[in-house]
Amino acid sequence: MLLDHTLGQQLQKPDIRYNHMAKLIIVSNRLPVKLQESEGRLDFKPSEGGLATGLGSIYKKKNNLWIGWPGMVVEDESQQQQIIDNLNGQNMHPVFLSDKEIKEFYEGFSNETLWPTFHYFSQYAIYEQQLWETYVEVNQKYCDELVKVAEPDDTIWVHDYQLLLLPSMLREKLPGSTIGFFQHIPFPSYEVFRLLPWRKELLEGMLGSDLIGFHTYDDMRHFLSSVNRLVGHGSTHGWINTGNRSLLVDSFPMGIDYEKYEQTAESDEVKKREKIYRNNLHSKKIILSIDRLDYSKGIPQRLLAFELFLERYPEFHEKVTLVMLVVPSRDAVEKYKELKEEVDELVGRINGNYSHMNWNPIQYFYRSYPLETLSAFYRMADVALVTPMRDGMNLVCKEYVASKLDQKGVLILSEMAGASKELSEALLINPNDINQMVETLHTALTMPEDVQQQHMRHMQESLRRYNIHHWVSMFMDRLSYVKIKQLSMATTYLDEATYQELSNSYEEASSRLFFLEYDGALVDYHNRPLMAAPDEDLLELLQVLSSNSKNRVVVISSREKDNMQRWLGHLNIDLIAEHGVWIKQRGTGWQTMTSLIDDWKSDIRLILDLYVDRTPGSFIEEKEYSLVWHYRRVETGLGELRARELVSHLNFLATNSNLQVLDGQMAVEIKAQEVSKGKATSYWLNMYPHDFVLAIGDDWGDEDIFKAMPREAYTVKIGNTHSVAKYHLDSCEEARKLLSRLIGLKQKKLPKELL
Ligand code: GDG
Repeated sequence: MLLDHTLGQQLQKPDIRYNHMAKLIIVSNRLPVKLQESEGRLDFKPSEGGLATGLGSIYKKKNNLWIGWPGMVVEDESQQQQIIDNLNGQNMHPVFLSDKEIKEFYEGFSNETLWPTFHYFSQYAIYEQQLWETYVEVNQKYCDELVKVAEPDDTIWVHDYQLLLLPSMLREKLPGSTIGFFQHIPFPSYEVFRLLPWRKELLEGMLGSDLIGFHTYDDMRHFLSSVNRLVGHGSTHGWINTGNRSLLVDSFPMGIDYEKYEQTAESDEVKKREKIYRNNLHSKKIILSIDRLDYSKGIPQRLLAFELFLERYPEFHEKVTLVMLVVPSRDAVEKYKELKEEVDELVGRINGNYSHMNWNPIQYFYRSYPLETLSAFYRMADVALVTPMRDGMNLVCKEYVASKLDQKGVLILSEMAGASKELSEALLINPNDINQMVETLHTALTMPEDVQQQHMRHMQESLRRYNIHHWVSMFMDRLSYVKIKQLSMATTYLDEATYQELSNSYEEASSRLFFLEYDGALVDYHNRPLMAAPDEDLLELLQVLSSNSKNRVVVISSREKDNMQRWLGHLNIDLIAEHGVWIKQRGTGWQTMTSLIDDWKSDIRLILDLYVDRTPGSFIEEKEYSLVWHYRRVETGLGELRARELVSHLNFLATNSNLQVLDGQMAVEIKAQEVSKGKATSYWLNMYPHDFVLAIGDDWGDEDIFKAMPREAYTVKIGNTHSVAKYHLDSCEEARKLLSRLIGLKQKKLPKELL
């Protein structure tokens, strides 16, 4: 069926689900609870993670929902049903994963392909087709589970790198829904991201979202650059236009539940534990290190720096202790096993070399502790040593700051952690610079208390304000804003009902005018402009359309008249070339619309030559009344950069002349101001009677055509972006199908689903 647009269809079918109240659905790889089996009974243990706390107050409200894996492989169907019922009562819904899926999707593709790549450890990444296929299948599984419970107008918030494909899968099934995506880990630079064999698919998966959030501006910048280079969509102020949708990319630095950490640190239980630990340690100064076991956290590098510190500053022997808590993580993955051995060895070596009867330089714990113990560690630490090689944000350093009620303590923080962008009062280090780490440790351990308090106070003020609740509300507000903005930018899709109306008025009309833009509306853009010749189908379509004596067909282009003549001159249609400089009415020759002076060309050509010299791959096209600088074949990024420069250069020159600069599709064109497609089309509107007008265009240059149209005309833009056109279609194919259907023509090359 023509214009078989899923959204259009959904809106037409009487869908009782629309009567439900819209809800928020959070999706993450894991649920905020962990399923455990003890003595044959299933138990749910709540997770203490920052995300669970931050979103806890939201997902438990009304009919909101959290979807994810419950943390255990359950194959028995009756047990699964029991879990579903239990979780549904707590606003959660499980996605069950098999052993194979955990191995290939979670441990494999997520943690052995994406995690190392995104943390700049590409040398650890494995590229296996089988793992990728399971990743796609499991993302689809999450999508299928979601579709069972989601209504088309729900808001869905997808979390993290395990579910990069989910936004687009959801967009296909629930086109009208609001989809947010947040990535908790870094987004690497294009040079690293491009190494992934499935790079394009991953980006396209993410682009199904309405809003994509990262912790830092740098992550966002890297993502936009990859989208530009790999998918070809540019961006303006974080807005990406995919051709039929607009979405926003922004940075949302995640905060912690500040009050929770502050209050826990204040509790008697925590104070009691702190006293016991201090007495046991016999040490004047305590350095704290807390992480999950992960190579991105820089644990061996930190140990080496501490070893060098002990060597360089013997006066600190017996006076300083490094309390190192490493939380077991991903121990099924080979690289993590190796890392565990490396850390064990280093701790053994340092303690072996420096320990005394009553002093161990490192107190090492490979386990996890309850929050109260963690809080006691935070309280008693004089220095927190947080030195990841790469970290999306890092919450440990923020929790340390929030727990320092007396504001005494020093934070040493890696520049490579997202948190360093906010906590500029910390002592920032480069984790690869061991000497800097050693000297910074010394500075921290000898820092006067009033200076410590001054730094701590600033950091606390900022973390108190930008807490987890602030983060959630910023993201949700921005998501609603995007939705409103999209509505204001969008034109209405030309759905079946509109088509019927258009078709009726076509049938009733006795004289009809068609204004059809050639590139982008009748044929797709091509890297080499001269390769975009009309195919047989198009020639047949134009021929049949114009053979009806009531129809007058005008094909418009910015191309040269000779080019248009060669391709379409033999048809019984009218032509507008070079933005309206030349026109040709059927049965007659070419004539120019204006008596233009083109003495400006030689001066402008000198400037364009300069840009060609500086930009390999670019070239100049000289038309009768305009000059065009093309950059389609220039290295991505460089072309755009030079184009921005050229446009501002030319705009400056054009201010006092009668010239106009057009920033087009991979081309910058300069022409005399009086030339415009709008002026040319007005000529036909004035000359020929009409009771039906249809205009189809695609880029912003065609807005002049839409503006020139009478109010009752059908104006159609290809792509759903801001336009004065009344309607939009998604592609050239849809535009051609619209015309074919109008005249009852079946076209060979059009895909079946459009026929
Ligand atoms: C990812 C990104 C980003 C640690 N040990 C224990 C324990 N923890 C808690 C900490 C902290 C959390 O685990 C660790 O969070 P991080 O942010 O430091 O690191 P990742 O787990 O790698 O998290 C990271 C984060 O997502 C959020 O977006 O910041 O960059 O990699 O909250 O307190 N908690 C308890 N016992 C422990 O022994 N109870």
